[in-house]
Amino acid sequence: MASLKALVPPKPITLYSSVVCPWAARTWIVLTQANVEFEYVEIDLKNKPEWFLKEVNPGGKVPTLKYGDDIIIESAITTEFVADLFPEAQLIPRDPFLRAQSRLMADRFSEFLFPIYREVYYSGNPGSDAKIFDAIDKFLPYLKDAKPFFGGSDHLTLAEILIAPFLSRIYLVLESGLVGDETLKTLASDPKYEYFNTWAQNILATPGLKGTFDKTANLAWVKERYASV
Ligand SMILES: N[C@@H](CCC(=O)N[C@@H](CS)C(=O)NCC(=O)O)C(=O)O
Repeated sequence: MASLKALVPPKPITLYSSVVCPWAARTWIVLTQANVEFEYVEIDLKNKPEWFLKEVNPGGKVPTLKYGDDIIIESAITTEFVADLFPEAQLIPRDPFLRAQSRLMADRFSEFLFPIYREVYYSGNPGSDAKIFDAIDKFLPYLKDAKPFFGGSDHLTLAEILIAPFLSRIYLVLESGLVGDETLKTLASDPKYEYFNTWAQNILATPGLKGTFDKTANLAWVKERYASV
């Protein structure tokens, strides 16, 4: 686990990000959770600065990670890069089987719960309880030993960091009043979902999430989405 002292990268790290981008949030969370020294640069996605496109990333997407003079893109790659750069943060299990299991957990979240994020958050569609619970039911077998985090880890692991931005945005909608509160009530009270909900709440309470998730900005973003459909 990362110590209280900030981890100093061998070369300076700059993260180009946006508070409303869940992909960028993955990289922001991994750097924050591992307590790495880095510079944060917010990019206005509706009005990208010329210098960003010319000098940093002509592709124009966030997250973009600058490491020394090198540019790294794609959130799954930037996130793993940080985990690899700081093995002492213990974000990826060393054991190859556990590593495979942790990848499977993130993969199954993408398969089953990412579509829920797309519906209730990105598309601005209230969705249905049945769909949400069906997705959780399918994901649950892959959420093994997640007490409090994957493999019994006491801090967020890479698998959870890949998942967290989408999970936090699903919960944001459930808590927002944009949809009925039945889903949230069932998640909190039905013993069948206690394990999932506790794991999710543990993620939301970590420094990585608390230090990066701008609820106000994301709520404004999703409200606009609901208003436009
Ligand atoms: N597959 C990319 C997706 C990144 C992405 O789509 N970022 C969006 C913001 S959430 C972006 O930069 N959009 C600006 C654009 O497409 O021009 C990743 O995982 O990093």
